[in-house]
Parts: sequence; C-alpha cells; structure tokens
Amino acid sequence: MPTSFNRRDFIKIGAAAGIGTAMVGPSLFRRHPTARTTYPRQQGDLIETSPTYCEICFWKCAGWVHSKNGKPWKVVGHPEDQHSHGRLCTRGTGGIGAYTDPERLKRPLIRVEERGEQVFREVSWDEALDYIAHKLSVIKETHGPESLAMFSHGTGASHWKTLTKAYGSACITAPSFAQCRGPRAAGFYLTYGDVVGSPERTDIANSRCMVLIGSHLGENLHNGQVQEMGTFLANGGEMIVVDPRFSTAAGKAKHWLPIKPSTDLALILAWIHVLIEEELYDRDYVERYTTGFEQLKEAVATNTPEWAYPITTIEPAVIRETARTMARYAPATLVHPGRHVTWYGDDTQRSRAIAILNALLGSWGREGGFYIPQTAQVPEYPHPEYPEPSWKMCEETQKIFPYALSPVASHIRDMTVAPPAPDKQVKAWLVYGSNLILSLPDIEKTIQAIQNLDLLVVIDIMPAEICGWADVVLPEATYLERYDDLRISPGRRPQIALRAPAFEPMYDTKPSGWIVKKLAAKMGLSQYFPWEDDEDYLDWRLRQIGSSLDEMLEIGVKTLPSQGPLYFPPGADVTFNTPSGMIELYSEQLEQYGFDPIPVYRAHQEPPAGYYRLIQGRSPFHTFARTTNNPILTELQDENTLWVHPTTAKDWGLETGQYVHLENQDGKHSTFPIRVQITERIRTDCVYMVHGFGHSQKQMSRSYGKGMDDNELVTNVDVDPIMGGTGRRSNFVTFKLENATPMEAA
Ligand code: MGD
Ligand code: SF4
Repeated sequence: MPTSFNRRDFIKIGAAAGIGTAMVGPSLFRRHPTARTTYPRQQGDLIETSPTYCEICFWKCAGWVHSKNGKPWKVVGHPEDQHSHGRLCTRGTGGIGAYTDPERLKRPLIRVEERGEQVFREVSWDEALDYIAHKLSVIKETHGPESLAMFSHGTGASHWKTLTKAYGSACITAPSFAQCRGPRAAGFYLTYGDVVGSPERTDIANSRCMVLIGSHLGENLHNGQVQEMGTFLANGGEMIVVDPRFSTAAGKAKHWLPIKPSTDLALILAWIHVLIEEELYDRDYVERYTTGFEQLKEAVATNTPEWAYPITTIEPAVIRETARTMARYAPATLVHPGRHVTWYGDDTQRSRAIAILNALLGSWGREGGFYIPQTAQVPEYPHPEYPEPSWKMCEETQKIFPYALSPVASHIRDMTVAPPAPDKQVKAWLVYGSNLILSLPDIEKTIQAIQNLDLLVVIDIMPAEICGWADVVLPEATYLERYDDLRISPGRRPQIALRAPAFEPMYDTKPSGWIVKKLAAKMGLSQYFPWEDDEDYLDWRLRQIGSSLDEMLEIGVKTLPSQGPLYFPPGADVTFNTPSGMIELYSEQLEQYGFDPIPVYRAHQEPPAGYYRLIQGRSPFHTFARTTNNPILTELQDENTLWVHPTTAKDWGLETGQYVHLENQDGKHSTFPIRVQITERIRTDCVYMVHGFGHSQKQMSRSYGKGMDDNELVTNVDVDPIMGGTGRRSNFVTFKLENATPMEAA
C-alpha cells in the first residue's frame, strides 16, 4: 500500500534492513571472491583485501579495502598511486560509512502519484526497468531520442553514457562544467589550446612559489594536491594567498591578501602590469611562445597597483612586492588556476588573466609550474556506431555560449522549461549521482523543469532530495560493492587503477554495469553492450594493454611506460593547439564573438546596506552534499557554521554558538538556521559557510535540518557569457534573528 508523505517526508522505504543484510541469491561476481588477495588469519581474524579507487570525491584515490571476517574494516591508500601516494584523506577513510549507512536506498521505487507528492512503491528490478524502457520508447517515438538528457557525476555513469548515446542522444552533461571548472577550461583553452584537467597538471611539489586565488587547499582536500602542498612548504616554498578569509592555506602563507570579494581580476591585471612595467616577465618564453604581447602591454598600461588599490583594498606596495616574489622564483612559480571558479560571471576572463600571468612567468610546461600530463591509452570495448542525433545539445548551447566545451547543466534545465523550438524538446532526464535540487542554482526553476518532463530516472545510493521528484529511483550498489570502469586519469605517469567489489551488494541494490545491461536488453540495445558482464568488459580492455583483470585484482594500480618529457625541453619548438599555434595573450577568437580579447575589469554589484556577500567553500570532512549523512563523517562534523566578523557581530548583537536565519536580497529566507562563529578571519563585508548542509530529507536523519543550505539563498546567478557558467557569489544576506531554533531543540 502506498503511503502519503509531504514533500519533506519524502520517500516511503520498506522495513529497514540492518547492516550486514546481504542480497539473497547467487553472487553477482564470478571472479572476484576467489581472485582477491587473502592474507592468512591474523590473531584468529580473516583479513581480506580488494583494490578500489575512492568515490567519495572525484580525485579518485586508489586504495585497498580491508575486511575482517567478511565485515568492512578499513580503506587505506595504495602506495603506488599517484593520486593518493599511499594515503587517503579523512573523507576517503570514512568511505565505509557509505556502505554501512542504514538509510541508503535499498530497492527500486516507482512514483505512484503526481510529481511532488512523493508517494512511491517498492518494485522489482524487472518492473522498474520495464517501466523505463517503455517510457523511453514512447518518448523516442513522440519527441525523438535527442529529447533524453543525462546528468552525470561519478564513475558509475560511464555505462549510462553509453546507453544515452546508443539511444540516440548526445545530451550528456556533468554539472561540474557550468558550476565548477568550466571557466577554467575555457580560459586556458583559449590561451594555450589545452585545459588544466583533473587531477590538475600543477607541479606543486616542485614549485618554489605558489599563488592561490580563492583556492582553499587544505580545506579543499584533494588528497594528492594537498600532500604536494606539504612537500612544497617543507621545501621552503613561498605562498601567496588571495582570499577574503584567513583560510587554512592563508595560515601557511608568507602573504595573505584579504581581497574585497569579486575584485580579483583587478588584482591580477595589476600584477601583469607590474611584471611588464618592471620587465620582470620571462622575455625569452614570451618571445618564443606567445602572441599579442604588445596589445597586452598597452591594455594593462593603466592597471597600476594604485588603480587596483581602491578596488581590491590591497595596498600598492603589497601588489608590487608579491609580483616581484612571483618573478623571483619563475618559472617555478605556479599561479594556481583554481578548481571551483564559477564566482561572478566574468570567470572565464579571470581564468584567462591567470593563464596570461602564468605565461608571463613562463610556467606553463616548465618544472614547478604546469607539467605535461600523461594518460594511459586503453582501447574501448568494440561496439556498433552510435546513431547520429538530428540535433546536439552542445551545438544549441554554443549558439548562446560559444565556449561551452560541454553541454551546460543549467542550460539543459532552462531548455526543459522553454524549448528553443517545438522539435527540440527535452522530455526525459537520467540523473546519475547528482543531487540537482541542491546543486543547480535556482531551485524553483529546476522543479519547474522537472514538472515538464515525461520521465525522470534517478540513480543514486542515498534518498537525496532529487529522488523525491523522480518517477523511478534506482538504488545503485556503493563503490565498495561494485566494479566500475577503469580509472584512467592524466598524471605525471600513465597509470590505471581498478575498482573491484569488496562486498556483495547489500539489500536489493545493483551495480550500474548490471542495471544498464539489463535495461539495454529491454530497450533492444544489447548490441552496444556485447560483453557478458563487468568482469568480461574489464578483462577485455585490460588484455589490450597486456594486463588482465586477474593481474589488476592482485596489484590494483598499474603504471605504464612514460610517453615523453614532463616539461618543454630547453629551447624546444612547441606548437600550441590555438589558431596561431602560439600562447594567445590577445584572443582573436574572443574578439570575433564580441568579447574582450584581453581581460578587462568591470565592477560587480555591492551588497545593499545591512547585507553581506555570501561566500562559500568546502568542509575538509565532507564532499559537498554527498557525504553529510555518512555515519562516520557526521561524527566529525554534522553541521556548518556561519563565519561572521566581530564588527558585524557587534552591530547585530550576535554571539558565537547562537543560531540565526538568513534572508537574501530577493527575500528568500533560509529553511533551517545556522550557528554563528565569530572570527577575525573574515572581512566585514561578507559572511562564509561551507556548502553541503541543511538537507531537507527526513529520510536522512543525520543530515536533516543540520546546518544551512547555501544553495537556497542563491537566487541571483551571474551567467558567464562565454561558456555559460553559473556564478553564485553575487547573493547578499542579512540576519533574521526570530525563531532561529536548531533542529534538535525544535
Ligand atoms: P571554492 O569553493 O571556490 O573552492 O575548492 P576551491 O576550488 O578551493 O573556494 C572557496 C574559497 O574562496 C574560500 O576560501 C573563500 O573564502 C574564497 N573566496 C570567496 N570569494 C572570493 C573572492 O571573491 N575572491 C577570492 N580570492 N576568494 C574568494 C572546490 C573544490 O574542492 C572542488 S570544485 C571540488 S569538486 C572538491 N570538493 C571538495 C569537497 O567537497 N570537500 C573537500 N573536503 N574537498 C574538496 N575538494 C575539491
Ligand atoms: Fe577519496 Fe579523499 Fe581521495 Fe577524494 S581526496 S578520492 S575523498 S581519499
């Protein structure tokens, strides 16, 4: 019997099964239970290990899962792995919590009432997949296969992407492009004809000077990168941190520049001005590899430190001194390109300014700057050609944002609400591992788009907010219970890593490899999945490079022969993948679209009186909203706090520990209150919280109502006109002190 719940109560889930409830029936895996390494009994315990790579964030550190007497024990880093160097971060070691969380999704669900009513019934896999296959066939007939959009975040999405392409759609997006790294990709691509990639090609370990512009490494815990920062500091590296907040990194820096938020581009232009005016740039590198230097010199002639001072509040002497420091260590000076760079809408131009600054320092392709990454080449499993879509989302997006290098998630959402033409409708979404309600700015519009769909399928491990809006919810096995595609990421050496299941999937959850193959069969698309199962798929790919699944189950990580030098050899001729073949300080590509060919600073909106700019960052203990219900990680942190400067606190009579509500410039009031943390480590014109808290799903009891969701206060989005990025930092909040009662006391 379906049971009604209000929107916040969300999904009905059947009688809770306890931890250790394994799937009844034969093993899903043929090879792994006997192939994984088994150590002799230690003090009476049977210790077993399986290779994995972490899915708690997308750095994908390789490691070993250890079980004791068949039960999860610990996950540790793989010593050969260049992402983790043998050590996992706090979140990675807490990864077991994703497996043991008794509140995870357990069985497939189908919605039985109107969308938004959140009434579901538990169904068998066959019923869930029949339902999807039937709906997709009707949608294909009515609106064409191009009307399917896929949102993907995570490795398990790989088979779903294949299915989307086999169905006939090219509309596959990672929300991280428009909400995170896209401006950096566009800015560096326009300048160098290449992207920074992930993991970043930053040669931190060999740097002598590192500049972090709103990149809060240390709190932003991308493991290998933070370990390299440790090496850099231990070697006496000088760090310059630009942040309105005294971040953990600022605490390790020689120079902390507490910049007025939204003015970084002015500072970078002033640095460029100083390098050119004082002839501190790398003349040989600039002459050999770049084009547009004279135009750059002319463009920044008036961007003096004195010009930048009233804009940024950074004193001219500090701007000059830090520019000289960068030049002193160049080319082993790394101006870090950042990662989450969608801030104020002019983000591609800010990223381009960072790219230009690095070019003047001669650090791209040089030791201590940016190395040349190497990626293992592993052939794809052969399959038939995908059908050619009659229209492609990326082309539609590029009509509006010319350097959208991938479809833009928010643009797909907007097109779902208002299609550009009757024959270009988006009618079905597959959402893999992406809680679009908390991650896409403008929640109301996201819900409006969902209401326009004929089908919303969510594949997740937790009953995240997006599941509540789905027609079908598919519970995926966690990364500790499944094979996934090989990890093939760029790095200093070509390297691959294997993720194998350490445990049978609990409850009635399944790996995506299994789900997609079965769904493809029901859709008549089996020819695109010709392998027998995940083990056969992986083994075939591995054999093409002289390895095998058995070998990888034993070793976990394999390093392949180097493909070439890590840095430009001295005096080498280098052709860049730009129209001119040079590093483009002046961009004719941008000019032809009517954009500034050299970045120009333009002022942003200021907070109204009594309001403060809301700035956000990451908690070292959590991965955005993904982990805030994890039973292990919530013990380390279960709510976020609001950083408030003492002067602001005094004006409002606030005390540390007190709960407050916030309201933004558009009158949007927070759903849950947040605890105040008074600190001199932040400027007076802004307040700060980490992202990922304030979940509204009661089904996730450890995170429900704990802390505040910054996303609901982001109603103003500054869209980057070059690539469609969604800048979230032009939202201003004021304090609302009434009825600010924390959940536990409410
Ligand atoms: P942001 O969230 O943009 O992060 O990490 P970053 O790329 O480092 O930056 C937050 C910093 O910007 C804060 O210190 C804030 O005070 C500062 N800031 C705010 N406004 C301004 C401004 O106008 N100018 C300047 N100069 N600084 C400003 C994000 C990265 O972290 C990403 S994209 C991912 S996907 C990973 N997520 C993640 C996680 O969820 N948890 C942990 N622990 N680590 C993570 N690492 C990665
Ligand atoms: Fe996992 Fe931490 Fe590595 Fe991310 S950085 S993959 S959470 S161990």
